[in-house]
Amino acid sequence: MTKYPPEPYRIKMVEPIRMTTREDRERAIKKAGYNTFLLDSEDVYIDLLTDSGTSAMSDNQWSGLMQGDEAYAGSKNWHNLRDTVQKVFGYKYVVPTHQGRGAENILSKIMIKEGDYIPGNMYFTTTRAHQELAGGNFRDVIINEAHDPNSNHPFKGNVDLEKYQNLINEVGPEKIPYIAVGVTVNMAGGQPVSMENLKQVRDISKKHGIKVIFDATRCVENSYFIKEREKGYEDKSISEILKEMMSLGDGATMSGKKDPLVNIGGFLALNDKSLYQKATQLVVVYEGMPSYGGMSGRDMEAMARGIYESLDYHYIEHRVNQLQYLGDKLDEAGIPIVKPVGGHAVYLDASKFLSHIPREEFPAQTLAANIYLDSGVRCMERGAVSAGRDKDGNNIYPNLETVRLTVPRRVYTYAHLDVVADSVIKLYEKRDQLVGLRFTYEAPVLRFFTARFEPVK
Ligand code: PM9
Repeated sequence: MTKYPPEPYRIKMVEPIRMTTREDRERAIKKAGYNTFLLDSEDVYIDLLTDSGTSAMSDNQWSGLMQGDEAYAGSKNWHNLRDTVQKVFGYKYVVPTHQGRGAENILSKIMIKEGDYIPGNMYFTTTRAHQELAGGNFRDVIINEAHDPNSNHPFKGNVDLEKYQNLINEVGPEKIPYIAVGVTVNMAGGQPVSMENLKQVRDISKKHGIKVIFDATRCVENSYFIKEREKGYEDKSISEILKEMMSLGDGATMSGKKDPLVNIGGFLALNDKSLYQKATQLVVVYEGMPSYGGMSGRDMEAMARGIYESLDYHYIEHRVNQLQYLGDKLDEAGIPIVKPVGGHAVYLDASKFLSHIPREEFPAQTLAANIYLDSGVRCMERGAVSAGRDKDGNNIYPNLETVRLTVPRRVYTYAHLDVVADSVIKLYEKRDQLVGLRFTYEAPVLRFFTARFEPVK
Protein backbone atom coordinates (compact mmCIF):
# COMPACT_ATOMS: atom_id res chain seq x y z
CA MET A 1 0.00 0.00 0.00
CA THR A 2 1.25 3.52 -0.78
CA LYS A 3 2.02 5.96 2.04
CA TYR A 4 -1.20 7.82 1.32
CA PRO A 5 -3.82 5.19 0.43
CA PRO A 6 -6.17 5.94 -2.48
CA GLU A 7 -9.85 6.65 -1.88
CA PRO A 8 -11.52 3.32 -1.03
CA TYR A 9 -14.64 4.33 -2.96
CA ARG A 10 -15.82 5.39 -6.40
CA ILE A 11 -17.63 8.67 -6.90
CA LYS A 12 -21.19 8.11 -8.12
CA MET A 13 -22.73 11.54 -7.56
CA VAL A 14 -21.07 14.95 -7.69
CA GLU A 15 -21.86 18.38 -6.32
CA PRO A 16 -20.33 21.29 -8.24
CA ILE A 17 -18.38 23.80 -6.19
CA ARG A 18 -17.97 27.45 -7.10
CA MET A 19 -14.73 29.35 -7.49
CA THR A 20 -14.93 32.98 -6.41
CA THR A 21 -12.91 36.10 -7.13
CA ARG A 22 -10.93 38.06 -4.55
CA GLU A 23 -13.55 40.84 -4.82
CA ASP A 24 -16.37 38.33 -4.12
CA ARG A 25 -14.54 37.09 -1.06
CA GLU A 26 -13.75 40.55 0.26
CA ARG A 27 -17.44 41.37 0.11
CA ALA A 28 -18.44 38.05 1.69
CA ILE A 29 -16.01 38.10 4.64
CA LYS A 30 -16.88 41.71 5.46
CA LYS A 31 -20.58 40.81 5.41
CA ALA A 32 -19.80 37.84 7.68
CA GLY A 33 -18.06 40.08 10.23
CA TYR A 34 -14.75 38.28 9.60
CA ASN A 35 -16.26 35.14 11.14
CA THR A 36 -16.05 32.12 8.84
CA PHE A 37 -19.11 30.59 10.58
CA LEU A 38 -21.18 33.42 9.12
CA LEU A 39 -20.17 32.92 5.49
CA ASP A 40 -22.72 31.54 3.05
CA SER A 41 -21.66 28.12 1.84
CA GLU A 42 -22.17 29.28 -1.77
CA ASP A 43 -19.30 31.72 -1.27
CA VAL A 44 -16.93 28.93 -0.21
CA TYR A 45 -14.68 26.99 -2.58
CA ILE A 46 -13.30 24.22 -0.35
CA ASP A 47 -15.13 23.92 2.94
CA LEU A 48 -12.91 22.80 5.80
CA LEU A 49 -14.95 24.55 8.49
CA THR A 50 -15.89 21.30 10.15
CA ASP A 51 -16.21 17.54 9.81
CA SER A 52 -19.56 17.81 11.60
CA GLY A 53 -22.56 16.78 9.53
CA THR A 54 -20.55 17.26 6.35
CA SER A 55 -19.83 13.63 5.49
CA ALA A 56 -20.78 12.09 2.15
CA MET A 57 -23.15 9.19 2.68
CA SER A 58 -22.75 5.90 0.84
CA ASP A 59 -25.20 4.33 -1.61
CA ASN A 60 -26.04 1.92 1.20
CA GLN A 61 -26.97 4.81 3.51
CA TRP A 62 -28.97 6.58 0.81
CA SER A 63 -30.94 3.43 0.14
CA GLY A 64 -31.55 3.22 3.89
CA LEU A 65 -33.19 6.64 3.72
CA MET A 66 -35.84 5.19 1.44
CA GLN A 67 -36.68 2.69 4.13
CA GLY A 68 -37.50 5.32 6.72
CA ASP A 69 -40.33 4.22 8.98
CA GLU A 70 -41.77 7.56 10.01
CA ALA A 71 -44.13 6.27 12.67
CA TYR A 72 -44.28 8.60 15.66
CA ALA A 73 -43.18 5.85 18.00
CA GLY A 74 -41.35 2.53 17.88
CA SER A 75 -40.16 2.72 14.27
CA LYS A 76 -38.14 -0.18 12.90
CA ASN A 77 -35.26 2.19 12.18
CA TRP A 78 -35.07 3.05 15.88
CA HIS A 79 -34.82 -0.64 16.72
CA ASN A 80 -32.04 -0.98 14.16
CA LEU A 81 -30.15 2.02 15.56
CA ARG A 82 -30.57 0.92 19.17
CA ASP A 83 -29.42 -2.64 18.39
CA THR A 84 -26.44 -1.30 16.43
CA VAL A 85 -25.29 0.95 19.28
CA GLN A 86 -25.75 -1.84 21.80
CA LYS A 87 -23.77 -4.24 19.64
CA VAL A 88 -20.96 -1.92 18.53
CA PHE A 89 -20.51 0.10 21.73
CA GLY A 90 -21.63 -2.53 24.22
CA TYR A 91 -23.85 -0.25 26.35
CA LYS A 92 -27.20 -1.45 27.65
CA TYR A 93 -29.35 1.63 27.14
CA VAL A 94 -29.56 4.10 24.26
CA VAL A 95 -31.29 7.49 24.21
CA PRO A 96 -31.48 9.05 20.72
CA THR A 97 -30.88 12.80 20.38
CA HIS A 98 -30.92 15.27 17.50
CA GLN A 99 -27.13 15.73 17.73
CA GLY A 100 -24.25 15.53 20.22
CA ARG A 101 -25.16 18.55 22.31
CA GLY A 102 -28.65 17.15 22.83
CA ALA A 103 -27.00 14.21 24.58
CA GLU A 104 -24.67 16.56 26.48
CA ASN A 105 -27.63 18.60 27.69
CA ILE A 106 -29.45 15.54 29.03
CA LEU A 107 -26.33 14.01 30.56
CA SER A 108 -25.40 17.28 32.31
CA LYS A 109 -28.91 17.75 33.66
CA ILE A 110 -29.22 14.23 35.08
CA MET A 111 -25.73 13.96 36.54
CA ILE A 112 -24.43 17.39 37.58
CA LYS A 113 -25.47 19.23 40.75
CA GLU A 114 -24.71 22.88 41.50
CA GLY A 115 -21.09 23.20 42.60
CA ASP A 116 -19.92 19.84 41.18
CA TYR A 117 -16.63 19.43 39.32
CA ILE A 118 -16.28 17.67 35.99
CA PRO A 119 -12.74 16.71 35.08
CA GLY A 120 -12.06 16.28 31.38
CA ASN A 121 -9.19 15.78 28.98
CA MET A 122 -9.41 19.36 27.69
CA TYR A 123 -12.64 21.30 27.31
CA PHE A 124 -14.90 21.11 24.33
CA THR A 125 -17.05 24.18 23.64
CA THR A 126 -20.59 22.73 23.73
CA THR A 127 -19.69 20.11 26.36
CA ARG A 128 -18.35 22.69 28.82
CA ALA A 129 -21.25 25.05 28.12
CA HIS A 130 -23.76 22.37 29.16
CA GLN A 131 -21.71 21.41 32.22
CA GLU A 132 -21.62 25.04 33.33
CA LEU A 133 -25.28 25.69 32.55
CA ALA A 134 -26.08 22.73 34.84
CA GLY A 135 -24.07 24.37 37.66
CA GLY A 136 -20.85 22.42 37.24
CA ASN A 137 -17.21 23.52 37.03
CA PHE A 138 -15.01 22.06 34.32
CA ARG A 139 -11.44 21.10 35.29
CA ASP A 140 -8.82 20.30 32.67
CA VAL A 141 -6.91 17.11 33.53
CA ILE A 142 -5.22 16.42 30.21
CA ILE A 143 -1.45 15.78 30.10
CA ASN A 144 0.71 18.91 29.69
CA GLU A 145 1.95 17.74 26.28
CA ALA A 146 -1.54 18.37 24.88
CA HIS A 147 -1.05 22.10 25.38
CA ASP A 148 2.26 22.09 23.52
CA PRO A 149 1.86 22.21 19.71
CA ASN A 150 5.38 20.84 19.24
CA SER A 151 5.16 17.77 21.47
CA ASN A 152 5.12 14.59 19.42
CA HIS A 153 3.58 12.45 22.17
CA PRO A 154 1.65 9.64 20.40
CA PHE A 155 -1.30 9.89 22.81
CA LYS A 156 -1.56 13.57 23.53
CA GLY A 157 -5.19 13.14 24.57
CA ASN A 158 -4.25 11.11 27.65
CA VAL A 159 -5.61 12.03 31.06
CA ASP A 160 -2.93 13.18 33.50
CA LEU A 161 -3.62 10.74 36.33
CA GLU A 162 -1.91 12.92 38.90
CA LYS A 163 -4.01 15.96 37.98
CA TYR A 164 -7.10 13.77 38.18
CA GLN A 165 -6.16 12.32 41.57
CA ASN A 166 -5.28 15.79 42.88
CA LEU A 167 -8.72 17.07 41.94
CA ILE A 168 -10.34 14.12 43.72
CA ASN A 169 -8.25 14.87 46.83
CA GLU A 170 -9.02 18.58 46.62
CA VAL A 171 -12.82 18.57 46.20
CA GLY A 172 -13.74 15.02 47.27
CA PRO A 173 -15.15 12.27 45.03
CA GLU A 174 -18.73 13.07 46.05
CA LYS A 175 -18.39 16.36 44.17
CA ILE A 176 -17.32 14.61 40.96
CA PRO A 177 -20.24 12.86 39.26
CA TYR A 178 -18.15 11.70 36.31
CA ILE A 179 -15.01 12.27 34.33
CA ALA A 180 -15.63 13.28 30.70
CA VAL A 181 -13.12 11.57 28.43
CA GLY A 182 -12.95 12.71 24.82
CA VAL A 183 -11.70 10.13 22.31
CA THR A 184 -10.13 11.76 20.31
CA VAL A 185 -9.59 15.21 21.82
CA ASN A 186 -10.86 17.81 19.41
CA MET A 187 -9.40 20.99 20.93
CA ALA A 188 -5.97 19.39 21.39
CA GLY A 189 -5.80 18.77 17.64
CA GLY A 190 -7.76 15.54 17.26
CA GLN A 191 -5.33 13.70 19.52
CA PRO A 192 -6.00 10.14 20.72
CA VAL A 193 -6.08 8.53 24.17
CA SER A 194 -4.30 5.21 24.71
CA MET A 195 -6.06 2.09 25.95
CA GLU A 196 -3.57 1.86 28.79
CA ASN A 197 -4.46 5.36 29.95
CA LEU A 198 -8.18 4.57 29.73
CA LYS A 199 -7.67 1.50 31.91
CA GLN A 200 -5.90 3.62 34.51
CA VAL A 201 -8.67 6.22 34.40
CA ARG A 202 -11.21 3.44 34.87
CA ASP A 203 -9.27 2.07 37.90
CA ILE A 204 -8.98 5.43 39.67
CA SER A 205 -12.61 6.28 38.93
CA LYS A 206 -13.89 2.92 40.15
CA LYS A 207 -11.94 3.23 43.38
CA HIS A 208 -13.67 6.55 44.14
CA GLY A 209 -17.13 5.74 42.77
CA ILE A 210 -16.80 8.23 39.89
CA LYS A 211 -18.38 7.35 36.57
CA VAL A 212 -16.45 7.47 33.30
CA ILE A 213 -18.41 9.02 30.43
CA PHE A 214 -16.86 9.10 26.98
CA ASP A 215 -17.34 11.77 24.40
CA ALA A 216 -17.32 9.14 21.68
CA THR A 217 -17.78 11.62 18.84
CA ARG A 218 -14.54 10.55 17.11
CA CYS A 219 -14.04 7.16 18.78
CA VAL A 220 -13.37 5.35 15.48
CA GLU A 221 -10.47 7.68 14.74
CA ASN A 222 -9.18 7.02 18.26
CA SER A 223 -9.47 3.26 17.68
CA TYR A 224 -7.41 3.59 14.50
CA PHE A 225 -4.62 5.41 16.35
CA ILE A 226 -4.58 2.72 19.04
CA LYS A 227 -4.23 0.06 16.35
CA GLU A 228 -1.39 1.96 14.71
CA ARG A 229 0.47 3.14 17.79
CA GLU A 230 -0.21 0.97 20.84
CA LYS A 231 1.59 -2.29 21.45
CA GLY A 232 -0.68 -5.32 21.53
CA TYR A 233 -3.39 -3.83 19.31
CA GLU A 234 -1.76 -4.25 15.87
CA ASP A 235 -3.79 -7.33 15.04
CA LYS A 236 -7.11 -6.29 16.55
CA SER A 237 -9.92 -4.99 14.39
CA ILE A 238 -11.23 -1.43 14.71
CA SER A 239 -14.48 -2.73 16.12
CA GLU A 240 -12.72 -4.91 18.73
CA ILE A 241 -10.67 -1.93 19.85
CA LEU A 242 -13.70 0.34 19.98
CA LYS A 243 -15.68 -2.13 22.06
CA GLU A 244 -12.79 -2.58 24.48
CA MET A 245 -12.44 1.20 24.87
CA MET A 246 -16.14 1.64 25.56
CA SER A 247 -16.11 -1.25 28.07
CA LEU A 248 -13.85 0.93 30.25
CA GLY A 249 -16.62 3.49 30.73
CA ASP A 250 -20.16 3.76 32.04
CA GLY A 251 -21.63 5.56 29.09
CA ALA A 252 -21.04 7.89 26.18
CA THR A 253 -22.36 10.92 24.40
CA MET A 254 -22.17 10.80 20.64
CA SER A 255 -22.48 13.30 17.84
CA GLY A 256 -23.64 11.20 14.91
CA LYS A 257 -22.45 14.01 12.67
CA LYS A 258 -18.82 12.93 12.88
CA ASP A 259 -17.64 9.31 12.97
CA PRO A 260 -21.10 7.78 12.34
CA LEU A 261 -21.08 9.37 8.87
CA VAL A 262 -24.42 11.16 8.90
CA ASN A 263 -25.55 14.76 8.49
CA ILE A 264 -27.62 14.90 11.68
CA GLY A 265 -28.16 12.74 14.75
CA GLY A 266 -26.68 11.63 18.04
CA PHE A 267 -27.26 9.56 21.16
CA LEU A 268 -26.55 9.10 24.82
CA ALA A 269 -25.61 5.55 25.80
CA LEU A 270 -25.62 4.35 29.42
CA ASN A 271 -25.29 1.19 31.48
CA ASP A 272 -27.07 2.42 34.59
CA LYS A 273 -30.83 1.80 34.52
CA SER A 274 -31.83 4.59 36.90
CA LEU A 275 -29.78 7.14 34.92
CA TYR A 276 -31.37 5.85 31.75
CA GLN A 277 -34.83 6.35 33.24
CA LYS A 278 -33.95 9.94 34.17
CA ALA A 279 -32.60 10.51 30.67
CA THR A 280 -35.80 9.26 29.05
CA GLN A 281 -37.80 11.64 31.27
CA LEU A 282 -35.80 14.53 29.82
CA VAL A 283 -35.55 13.35 26.23
CA VAL A 284 -39.32 13.76 25.84
CA VAL A 285 -39.01 17.36 27.05
CA TYR A 286 -36.05 18.44 24.91
CA GLU A 287 -35.77 16.09 21.94
CA GLY A 288 -38.78 13.87 21.24
CA MET A 289 -40.01 10.36 22.00
CA PRO A 290 -37.38 7.97 23.44
CA SER A 291 -37.69 6.14 20.13
CA TYR A 292 -36.60 9.02 17.90
CA GLY A 293 -35.12 11.84 20.00
CA GLY A 294 -35.24 14.50 17.29
CA MET A 295 -34.35 12.25 14.36
CA SER A 296 -36.58 11.04 11.59
CA GLY A 297 -36.79 7.30 10.92
CA ARG A 298 -34.63 7.70 7.82
CA ASP A 299 -31.96 9.60 9.80
CA MET A 300 -31.79 6.75 12.29
CA GLU A 301 -31.46 4.19 9.51
CA ALA A 302 -28.63 6.15 7.88
CA MET A 303 -26.82 6.44 11.20
CA ALA A 304 -27.14 2.72 11.99
CA ARG A 305 -25.63 1.92 8.58
CA GLY A 306 -23.00 4.66 8.93
CA ILE A 307 -21.80 3.27 12.25
CA TYR A 308 -21.02 -0.09 10.63
CA GLU A 309 -19.34 1.54 7.61
CA SER A 310 -17.10 3.64 9.84
CA LEU A 311 -15.56 0.50 11.30
CA ASP A 312 -14.11 -0.59 7.97
CA TYR A 313 -10.33 -0.52 8.19
CA HIS A 314 -9.76 0.77 4.65
CA TYR A 315 -12.18 3.62 5.18
CA ILE A 316 -10.58 4.85 8.41
CA GLU A 317 -7.04 4.24 7.18
CA HIS A 318 -7.70 6.48 4.17
CA ARG A 319 -9.47 9.10 6.27
CA VAL A 320 -6.68 9.56 8.78
CA ASN A 321 -3.98 9.45 6.12
CA GLN A 322 -5.68 12.18 4.10
CA LEU A 323 -5.09 14.37 7.12
CA GLN A 324 -1.51 13.18 7.36
CA TYR A 325 -1.00 14.09 3.70
CA LEU A 326 -2.14 17.66 4.26
CA GLY A 327 -0.13 17.92 7.47
CA ASP A 328 3.03 16.60 5.80
CA LYS A 329 2.73 19.09 2.93
CA LEU A 330 2.40 22.01 5.31
CA ASP A 331 5.11 20.77 7.65
CA GLU A 332 7.57 20.23 4.81
CA ALA A 333 6.98 23.86 3.75
CA GLY A 334 7.82 25.07 7.26
CA ILE A 335 4.27 26.02 8.25
CA PRO A 336 3.79 25.79 12.04
CA ILE A 337 1.21 23.06 12.74
CA VAL A 338 0.13 21.13 15.82
CA LYS A 339 1.97 17.82 15.91
CA PRO A 340 1.37 14.99 15.50
CA VAL A 341 -1.42 15.42 12.96
CA GLY A 342 -4.71 14.30 14.52
CA GLY A 343 -7.67 12.31 13.27
CA HIS A 344 -10.02 14.89 11.79
CA ALA A 345 -8.09 18.08 11.13
CA VAL A 346 -4.75 19.75 10.67
CA TYR A 347 -4.36 22.56 13.18
CA LEU A 348 -2.25 25.58 12.25
CA ASP A 349 -0.36 27.16 15.13
CA ALA A 350 -1.68 30.69 14.65
CA SER A 351 0.40 32.16 17.50
CA LYS A 352 3.50 31.24 15.56
CA PHE A 353 2.08 31.86 12.10
CA LEU A 354 1.06 35.42 13.04
CA SER A 355 3.55 36.07 15.82
CA HIS A 356 3.28 39.83 15.25
CA ILE A 357 -0.42 39.87 16.21
CA PRO A 358 -1.07 39.96 19.99
CA ARG A 359 -3.51 37.46 21.57
CA GLU A 360 -5.98 40.30 22.28
CA GLU A 361 -6.29 40.78 18.52
CA PHE A 362 -7.09 37.12 17.93
CA PRO A 363 -4.41 35.74 15.59
CA ALA A 364 -6.37 32.55 14.87
CA GLN A 365 -9.56 34.40 13.95
CA THR A 366 -7.46 36.68 11.76
CA LEU A 367 -5.74 33.76 10.06
CA ALA A 368 -9.01 31.91 9.38
CA ALA A 369 -10.52 35.03 7.79
CA ASN A 370 -7.43 35.60 5.65
CA ILE A 371 -7.17 32.01 4.41
CA TYR A 372 -10.72 32.44 3.15
CA LEU A 373 -9.91 35.81 1.58
CA ASP A 374 -6.89 34.38 -0.13
CA SER A 375 -8.34 31.25 -1.69
CA GLY A 376 -11.97 30.65 -0.73
CA VAL A 377 -10.95 27.84 1.64
CA ARG A 378 -13.05 28.02 4.79
CA CYS A 379 -11.61 26.92 8.11
CA MET A 380 -12.29 27.58 11.79
CA GLU A 381 -10.73 29.48 14.67
CA ARG A 382 -9.91 27.27 17.66
CA GLY A 383 -8.28 29.59 20.16
CA ALA A 384 -9.26 32.45 22.44
CA VAL A 385 -12.51 33.28 20.63
CA SER A 386 -13.67 29.66 21.02
CA ALA A 387 -12.51 29.54 24.66
CA GLY A 388 -14.78 32.45 25.66
CA ARG A 389 -14.62 34.31 28.95
CA ASP A 390 -14.16 33.15 32.54
CA LYS A 391 -16.70 33.80 35.31
CA ASP A 392 -15.17 37.26 35.91
CA GLY A 393 -15.65 38.21 32.27
CA ASN A 394 -12.00 38.03 31.26
CA ASN A 395 -11.00 36.48 27.96
CA ILE A 396 -9.58 32.98 28.38
CA TYR A 397 -6.33 32.57 26.45
CA PRO A 398 -5.65 28.84 25.99
CA ASN A 399 -2.09 27.79 25.18
CA LEU A 400 -3.28 26.61 21.82
CA GLU A 401 -4.26 29.44 19.49
CA THR A 402 -5.07 27.45 16.38
CA VAL A 403 -6.86 27.41 13.07
CA ARG A 404 -8.47 24.12 12.18
CA LEU A 405 -8.42 22.76 8.64
CA THR A 406 -11.08 20.11 9.14
CA VAL A 407 -11.51 17.46 6.48
CA PRO A 408 -15.07 16.17 5.97
CA ARG A 409 -15.37 12.41 5.58
CA ARG A 410 -15.38 11.00 2.01
CA VAL A 411 -15.90 14.45 0.44
CA TYR A 412 -12.60 15.84 -0.84
CA THR A 413 -9.69 14.27 -2.70
CA TYR A 414 -5.94 14.69 -2.32
CA ALA A 415 -6.10 17.26 -5.16
CA HIS A 416 -8.36 19.50 -3.09
CA LEU A 417 -5.93 19.23 -0.22
CA ASP A 418 -3.11 20.34 -2.56
CA VAL A 419 -5.06 23.53 -3.23
CA VAL A 420 -5.49 24.07 0.51
CA ALA A 421 -1.80 23.50 1.25
CA ASP A 422 -0.68 25.80 -1.58
CA SER A 423 -2.98 28.54 -0.36
CA VAL A 424 -1.76 28.36 3.24
CA ILE A 425 1.88 28.28 2.10
CA LYS A 426 1.33 31.31 -0.12
CA LEU A 427 -0.30 33.23 2.70
CA TYR A 428 2.56 32.37 5.06
CA GLU A 429 4.93 34.18 2.73
CA LYS A 430 2.99 37.43 3.17
CA ARG A 431 1.93 36.91 6.78
CA ASP A 432 3.52 40.20 7.93
CA GLN A 433 0.88 42.16 6.00
CA LEU A 434 -2.05 40.76 8.03
CA VAL A 435 -3.66 42.84 10.80
CA GLY A 436 -5.61 41.60 13.82
CA LEU A 437 -9.33 41.82 14.65
CA ARG A 438 -11.53 43.18 17.40
CA PHE A 439 -15.10 42.31 18.40
CA THR A 440 -18.06 44.31 17.19
CA TYR A 441 -20.57 41.76 18.55
CA GLU A 442 -20.18 39.00 21.09
CA ALA A 443 -22.81 36.58 22.50
CA PRO A 444 -22.47 35.56 26.18
CA VAL A 445 -22.35 31.78 25.51
CA LEU A 446 -20.52 29.96 22.68
CA ARG A 447 -19.57 33.30 21.19
CA PHE A 448 -17.47 31.90 18.36
CA PHE A 449 -20.54 30.77 16.42
CA THR A 450 -22.03 34.24 15.96
CA ALA A 451 -19.36 36.80 16.91
CA ARG A 452 -18.60 39.66 14.53
CA PHE A 453 -15.30 41.48 14.11
CA GLU A 454 -13.58 44.31 12.29
CA PRO A 455 -9.91 44.76 11.47
CA VAL A 456 -7.88 46.68 14.02
CA LYS A 457 -6.80 49.90 12.35
N1 PM9 B 1 -18.08 19.51 17.13
C1 PM9 B 1 -16.89 20.64 15.44
O1 PM9 B 1 -16.90 21.31 14.42
C2 PM9 B 1 -19.36 21.07 15.66
C3 PM9 B 1 -19.79 22.17 16.55
S1 PM9 B 1 -18.61 23.13 17.39
C4 PM9 B 1 -17.90 24.06 16.19
O2 PM9 B 1 -15.85 20.13 15.91
C5 PM9 B 1 -17.17 17.02 20.39
C6 PM9 B 1 -15.81 16.50 20.66
C7 PM9 B 1 -17.43 17.74 19.24
C8 PM9 B 1 -18.75 18.24 19.01
C9 PM9 B 1 -19.04 19.05 17.91
C10 PM9 B 1 -19.74 17.96 19.97
C11 PM9 B 1 -21.15 18.45 19.79
C12 PM9 B 1 -19.43 17.25 21.09
N2 PM9 B 1 -18.15 16.79 21.28
O3 PM9 B 1 -22.30 19.39 17.03
O4 PM9 B 1 -23.92 18.95 18.82
O5 PM9 B 1 -16.45 17.93 18.37
O6 PM9 B 1 -23.46 17.20 17.15
O7 PM9 B 1 -21.76 17.73 18.80
C13 PM9 B 1 -18.12 20.38 16.12
P1 PM9 B 1 -22.93 18.36 17.90
